[in-house]
Amino acid sequence: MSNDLSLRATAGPAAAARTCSYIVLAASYDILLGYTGTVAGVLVALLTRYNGPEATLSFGVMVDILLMVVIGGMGTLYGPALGAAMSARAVIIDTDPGTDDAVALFLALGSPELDVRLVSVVGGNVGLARTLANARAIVGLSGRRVPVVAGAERPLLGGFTSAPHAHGDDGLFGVALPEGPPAAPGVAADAIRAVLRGAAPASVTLIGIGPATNLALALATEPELAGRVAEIVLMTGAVGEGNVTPAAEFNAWSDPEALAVLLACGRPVVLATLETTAQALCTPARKAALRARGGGACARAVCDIWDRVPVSARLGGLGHPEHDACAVAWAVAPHLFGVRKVCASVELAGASRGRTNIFRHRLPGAANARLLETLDAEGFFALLGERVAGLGNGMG
Ligand SMILES: [Ca+2]
Repeated sequence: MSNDLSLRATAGPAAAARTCSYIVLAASYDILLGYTGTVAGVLVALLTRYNGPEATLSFGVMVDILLMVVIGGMGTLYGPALGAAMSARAVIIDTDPGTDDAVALFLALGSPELDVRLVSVVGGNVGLARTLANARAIVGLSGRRVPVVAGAERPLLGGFTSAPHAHGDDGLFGVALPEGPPAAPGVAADAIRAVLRGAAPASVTLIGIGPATNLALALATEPELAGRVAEIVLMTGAVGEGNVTPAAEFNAWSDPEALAVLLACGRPVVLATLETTAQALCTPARKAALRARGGGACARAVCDIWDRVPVSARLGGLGHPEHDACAVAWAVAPHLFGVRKVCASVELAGASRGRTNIFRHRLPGAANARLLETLDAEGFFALLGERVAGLGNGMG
């Protein structure tokens, strides 16, 4: 997408606010310089008329100093906001909401570090009809105007299997959200390619928090668009034991061929595996902290979802893992993670279908991914609470 301000302004209130900041800043400079120039011109004329050239020279130095002080002060006031606006990371989020997808989407939509260009939806945790309705509701509740588009309802190969035990039949464990805005026309792979076509080289981050079908279809059907991708951040796979089969994690298991396409596309890949997300453990204390924090409709929705998600027996019953928000958190606050270069591939056949083979040591070849190996969990939940609490206020 170009840097045209009118296009950026359509991306939502945050983008519009940033655009307003540009305009206010530019107008402030124009007014300041114009006003100062007019006053200075009048005073120079008067000084030259009554006191001669030496007084004029001294006055000119004073005006220079004054301008430096004022413009320096404006830089201090506006600089951080301008810097954040200019560095907002363009992202496409591919998702299958999904309780943890909902939390991840709220984190993304509440974070000014991200410029969410598109939410594309895939069947996964539940069927596409529900994941699409949930994604529309989540985006609607956030108050952000981001297009939501439907994608694949089944993987590239094989059948579709959902995970209602982990998310409820409706994907959100019965937490009812107001119906969201209509889906954007078209299908996900086309919409993803359209965003990439309009983007500068290596400028768009793809965040995949469901089966990788949509992202793989987009890149497989127009491979040269991979050059527009800055990074592909995926919640997928496991270094060790899976959570669907002994070998495989759910997203990788749901569409391993699609994951293989992404791992081989030549762009930087970042992996949040089950070992990463186990560190993002939502405990009773962390749930209580968000509830006590208050906030708007989105914070209440997250609290309601958290109250219904069962604790993970796999993680000792101490809480449940916030899988998908880990991938978004990397895009928002990478300093929360410790990272290691790895060689990653995915098994496509047999009982180990969907298993990710992640070499962390003694790499068999050049690294093709980075593994989010450690997480500052306190920092993660502090970030999550701050961004979710600040989103969707006043919307019910
Ligand atoms: Ca998901």
